[in-house]
Amino acid sequence: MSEDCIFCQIVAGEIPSRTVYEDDDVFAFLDANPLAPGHTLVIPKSHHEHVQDMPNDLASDVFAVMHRLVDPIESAVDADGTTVAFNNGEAAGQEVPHAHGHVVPRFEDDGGGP
Ligand code: DGP
Repeated sequence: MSEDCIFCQIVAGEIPSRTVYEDDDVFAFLDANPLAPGHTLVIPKSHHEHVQDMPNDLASDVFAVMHRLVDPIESAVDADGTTVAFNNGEAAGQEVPHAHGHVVPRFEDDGGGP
């Protein structure tokens, strides 16, 4: 855990969040500033700033959870599609320095991709 990392604090239960999924290594929770209803963040429980800092197995586990959540989240909010993405590094728009994937429900009339 990185003491001043908000996502580490969420994993530790020190900051409340709406849990979507949890296992030993991966945590998924609703985004506090959602781009759409059901916008979910999927993170490794251990602290890694960037995607490439995660061990390969852990990166696979994080993506596997994103993959697994697409159908249930689409069903839950009646979405037409999903953006599955990582903003990796400040230049790519990463604001929280703890690697995280976005699962963002998309709708036919929502104005197009990111
Ligand atoms: P990014 O720009 O890719 O680093 O996305 C960071 C996302 O994290 C952004 O969509 C808002 C979300 N976020 C930031 N702080 C919190 C928080 O304390 N709780 C939750 N649930 N989400 C947060």
